[in-house]
Amino acid sequence: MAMLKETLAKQIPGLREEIAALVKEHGDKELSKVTVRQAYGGMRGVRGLVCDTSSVSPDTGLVIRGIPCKDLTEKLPEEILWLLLIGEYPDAESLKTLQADLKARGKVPDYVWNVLEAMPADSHPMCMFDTAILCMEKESEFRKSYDAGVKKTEYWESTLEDCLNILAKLPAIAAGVYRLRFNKGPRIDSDPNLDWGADYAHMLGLPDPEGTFKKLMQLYMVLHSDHESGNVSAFSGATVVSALSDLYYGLSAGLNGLAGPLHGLANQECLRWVLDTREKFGGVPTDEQLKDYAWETLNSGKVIPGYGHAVLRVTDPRYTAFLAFGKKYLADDEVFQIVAKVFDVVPGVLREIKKIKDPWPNVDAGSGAMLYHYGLAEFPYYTVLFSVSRAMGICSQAVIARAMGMPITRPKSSTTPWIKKAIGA
Ligand code: CMX
Repeated sequence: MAMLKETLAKQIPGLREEIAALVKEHGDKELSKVTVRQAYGGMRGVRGLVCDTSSVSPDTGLVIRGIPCKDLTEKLPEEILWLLLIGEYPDAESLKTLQADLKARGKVPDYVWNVLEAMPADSHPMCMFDTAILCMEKESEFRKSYDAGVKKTEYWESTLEDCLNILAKLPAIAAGVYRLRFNKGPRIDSDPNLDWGADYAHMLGLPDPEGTFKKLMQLYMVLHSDHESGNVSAFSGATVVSALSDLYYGLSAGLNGLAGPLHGLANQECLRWVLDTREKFGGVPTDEQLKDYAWETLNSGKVIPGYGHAVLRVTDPRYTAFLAFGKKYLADDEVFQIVAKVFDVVPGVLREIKKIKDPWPNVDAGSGAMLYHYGLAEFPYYTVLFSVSRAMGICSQAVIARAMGMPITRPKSSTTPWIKKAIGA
């Protein structure tokens, strides 16, 4: 841990100077204009946020600290966490230290289990997961140090403590939610010899004779880790953190947004659509059958889940990575075969609908089929997996924001009469 904190500590003064100079010399220059359509359209494309951990461009997709998604797929989640925070990969020794540090922080307080066990048996797993994070708020090192009057320039240090304390516990909490909510038997203890992603797979308790489910979890955790800061979960989390609420508040707030069907929940909706297809056609459909079913879905006023994106205008490289995993490890699986076929057929259908800006698959189009293959068939749980991973991005962004001394978020809203007057409508 010392190494992560020390490395960050060395970088922060330079980062602050760079930003102060940028704002001093160029503070009044324009980055973006806002049109009426954007104001009524979820602020698409408005450049009003800063995020240095990752970026997402329409034609490239996810790039973490300058490294494109396709080059991240062989890495461990802990390496990605270091990359998000520091801007480069850790060396072998630093990685080991970080992994040992996360293990040391991994014990989940007993009261968390008491809270989860007291929740109604039909609670949504996302609600259970977010509640578990929120109920640990009293552990916040940031809040303790803030109450003790620590200087603003040191806020990032206790935020980093919160970040690591939370991330270390999430796999056990998420696996515990799975086993409790879906009656899978007692919780499984963490394996001290496994890395963060593989240990999560182990604690879920699904059969994994070849160890490929562990590989899938490592990949899954890498691919969902961050997606710049304008998406609902990152933006909500960052907004809450900007009020100097601690990360327990900020992360749970962000993940509540991930629970929405247009965001993280699409993953489960997508698999459902694929399984419906299989049931309807008694196996892998023909291209023509799939095309008809896609039109049937669209004509009934529903979206094709897993397709389209607010920013991307190409196939999501995260989808491409899952497709490659599927081709390598589960080529014979019927559900995976349908996923691959949907990719051949659905973009052509969506392209016929003018208003759809992106007809290509996003990350959710393929991941559910992989989970299903390994026996993780409880759809409402899928967003929890996404959350464990995305927590790395939300928490890293919060540490960097505190290091930069970012102020409270407060964009200006307008009334419709004001907008009409301003544009002379
Ligand atoms: N199927 C049907 N219609 C779609 C569509 C799809 N896959 N994707 C977009 N559209 C529709 C939108 O609903 C919108 O219709 P209305 O104007 O009638 O409301 C229109 O096309 C324009 O949308 P857009 O500008 O192309 O896309 P948005 O930025 O508004 O929305 C997204 C992006 C992801 C919410 C949308 O593509 C969608 O609903 N996709 C399916 C759900 C999904 O896969 N979500 C996962 C997102 C991944 C993530 O959160 O990271």
